[in-house]
Amino acid sequence: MAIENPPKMQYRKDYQPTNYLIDTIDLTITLSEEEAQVISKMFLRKNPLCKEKENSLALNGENQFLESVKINGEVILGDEYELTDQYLILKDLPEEFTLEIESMNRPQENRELTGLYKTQGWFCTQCESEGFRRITYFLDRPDVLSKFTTTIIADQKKYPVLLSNGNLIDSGELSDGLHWMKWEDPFKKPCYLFAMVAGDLDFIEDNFIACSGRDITLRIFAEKGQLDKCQFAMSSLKKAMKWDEEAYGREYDLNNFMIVAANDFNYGAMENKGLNIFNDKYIFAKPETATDTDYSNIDEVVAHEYFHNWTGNRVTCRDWFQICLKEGFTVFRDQTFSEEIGSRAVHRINQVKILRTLQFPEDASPLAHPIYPDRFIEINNMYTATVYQKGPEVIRMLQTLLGKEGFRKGSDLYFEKFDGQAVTCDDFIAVMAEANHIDLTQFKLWYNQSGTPELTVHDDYDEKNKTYILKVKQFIPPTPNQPVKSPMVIPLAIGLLNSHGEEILFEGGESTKVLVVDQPEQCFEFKQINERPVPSLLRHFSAPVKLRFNYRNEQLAFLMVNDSDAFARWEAGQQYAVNEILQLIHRYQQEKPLTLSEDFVYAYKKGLQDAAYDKALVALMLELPAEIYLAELMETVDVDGIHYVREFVKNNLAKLLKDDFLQVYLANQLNKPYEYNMEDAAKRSLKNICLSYLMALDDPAMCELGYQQYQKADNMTNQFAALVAFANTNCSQREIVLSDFYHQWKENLLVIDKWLAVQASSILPDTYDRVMKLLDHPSFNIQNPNRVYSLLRTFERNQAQFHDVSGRGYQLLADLILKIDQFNMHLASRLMEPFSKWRRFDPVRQELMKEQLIRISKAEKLSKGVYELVTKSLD
Ligand code: B3K
Ligand code: ZN
Repeated sequence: MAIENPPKMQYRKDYQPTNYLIDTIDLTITLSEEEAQVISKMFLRKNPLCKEKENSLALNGENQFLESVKINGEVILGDEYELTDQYLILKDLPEEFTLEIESMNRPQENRELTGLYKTQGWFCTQCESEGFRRITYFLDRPDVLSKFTTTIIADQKKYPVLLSNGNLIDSGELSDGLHWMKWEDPFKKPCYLFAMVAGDLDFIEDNFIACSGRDITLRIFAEKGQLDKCQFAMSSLKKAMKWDEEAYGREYDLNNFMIVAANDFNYGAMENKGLNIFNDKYIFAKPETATDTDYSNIDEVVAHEYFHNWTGNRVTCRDWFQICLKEGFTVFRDQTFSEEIGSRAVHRINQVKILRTLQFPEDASPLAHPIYPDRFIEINNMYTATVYQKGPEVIRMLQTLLGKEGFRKGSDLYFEKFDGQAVTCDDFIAVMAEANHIDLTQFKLWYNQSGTPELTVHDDYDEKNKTYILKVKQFIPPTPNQPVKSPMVIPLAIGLLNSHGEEILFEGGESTKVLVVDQPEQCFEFKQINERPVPSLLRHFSAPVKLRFNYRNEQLAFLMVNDSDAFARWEAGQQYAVNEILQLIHRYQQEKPLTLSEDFVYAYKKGLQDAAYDKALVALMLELPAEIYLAELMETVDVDGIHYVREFVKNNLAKLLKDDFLQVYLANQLNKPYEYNMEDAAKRSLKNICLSYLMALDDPAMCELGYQQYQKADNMTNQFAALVAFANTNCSQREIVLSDFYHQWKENLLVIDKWLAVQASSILPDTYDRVMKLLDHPSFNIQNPNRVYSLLRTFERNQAQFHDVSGRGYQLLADLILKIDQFNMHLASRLMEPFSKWRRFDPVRQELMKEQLIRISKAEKLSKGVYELVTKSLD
């Protein structure tokens, strides 16, 4: 390993409170074209929780130049403190004192996009997790809560808008064209929630009357010329504010709420107190530039960040091992919100698709970790699919087990007890148990055990006693540092259907029952069942598990049509497709001829006929399982077999059901102006999946159909759907459409992201060459996270093309990771995703991926983040 002092592992068990607390911090930040001058005046006092006698203090500080340190107004000299590249260490301190530090940093040179940086000529910040230490010397950890006052000084012409957390309390002008604004945040907060912005930005304004009657001013800031795309996000915010009052009794606490949209941003968005900073892709939308999916994502992300005001900000984390305390709960809240304002089933299905394609593979990899991690090297690597996708599943199970009312009792107590404090996941579980008088010791295993549990179910019917039996076994596979597991509490929601397709009701008249599985093996008996039923298992995906039940295909077809649980209907369809595809892959591997079973085709045909009612669901049912999901189901991933067979199935369905697809396509045209609403979006999704089948036929008439759609589209949903279809066919119009799209949208970088992604996700064999070319295209910028994710993350998730047996995809990705790691660890680390799964592939690919991992590990300069991922992957 080229790193001389390997970065150290940090452990949850080593938590110690700080020696000192910082009650207040008064910041004055002067911005110029070369640098940011920071003066920080703090009041510190000995932490009553600290048992250590020693009165020393190690403040975090990175990438800044220290200019002076004063204690109680007295300058202290260089030999009285210790300065390293990570800490400023002060010794022999009084019990309480004021500390004044002057330092300087260079936002213009900050390409890591954490701390204070410049984007498109204006200043913004990103402090979570450890960015504040790049702005000033501080105790940069979430259990130090301080009251912040922030004065920003900058050129009035260039930076008329100066923002920070809380309320604007004063402002003024200075000589030399400078002006200043002073902000005060009345709520104590950890420094990761600090934010400031300075720039020539425009804003839209609205207001929200809170349940208590308070009038809250809402503003969304964006670069000039972008305001026409901010209105939908404003409406999302208002929906979220109302929902949180109703669903959780949470009212917003400041008099204003601000959102700023930024073009260069490492993540989706950030919940800074009263001043959320967003990746602009989760704010900007208008029909011509945003798809239905974009609109839905905006609702979700705006709500997510807003919900953090209570789950994350008012009640925050004691340390970064508690990240799921705020992320798991907040994602669960935004998921519930989306399910309630939109289609419950569609949102649930999309959540499960992400869980299965991103989190399940992670949980089976060397990077597997519990949602409540007990160790890490680099905290930024902990913002994982496990925390963000499995975390909310665990909270959902808790709600299922406690019931909605019980869960709300628990959350009320949580807010009441811990408001203004930095707490732990253990605290959260403890109040849920307390409010419901229940023992959650076994449930807590979901927090501490990693790995995806497997539930194997068998059934039996006792004709004589009219008793139906379900036998359930659970198994949790070994994962790193956790060779042996204990059985968990798994809520298994089920229904039983009779031969007429009707629900058999349980006592109490309910059609769904939640079985609590908490033993390694268990039997559940159902009496007075007059005929052998078809079980509907894991309704609404009641637990994040892999469920195995030996369904016969005709039972799956039966459930696809009759199950009253929409999620289960979709799941039956997926399972049917999985069975069909896996069986064909087996034949493919034996070089036997492939044919699609008639029953399977018939089930799809029937599904298309059902398109008369639940259109969004039918659209989802028509989508074949993703290649990455199919890979997840195989012992050794057969990259080429999966791809060949999935395409074979798609093309054959298209051929055999061409008339049906065409009829549904034509029947679902909306001859009216675009509107984002559930009903219209459902029609568009159904029509567009039909188009993708029809265009798979390589039939000139169908290509013409797509071309007409492309040309006539007055909205991005339809235009993009046609573009995707063209990117994946050899139709003669392919190049025309790709080039036309670029020329139409070259000024709009968020739309150009779609153009990059569509080429990187193409199934055609020229994909690698296109990606190579696009890396040099003027619209690509390796320093912009959105461009990098659109091109490279999309490419690395394009299983068949990325994992080309030549190994060229691996080489390209490793080259780029090494390049990006030189300036942005966050971005580089996120691109490492496919490499950690190398052991799942065939020996040739394993060797090729391992070679690149070793190459990365030997790089001269490696960030802590990439170092951790490469080391764990090779372990
Ligand atoms: N809390 C931020 C994520 C910050 C990531 C820092 N490494 C966004 C969110 O989850 O709301
Ligand atoms: Zn979050």
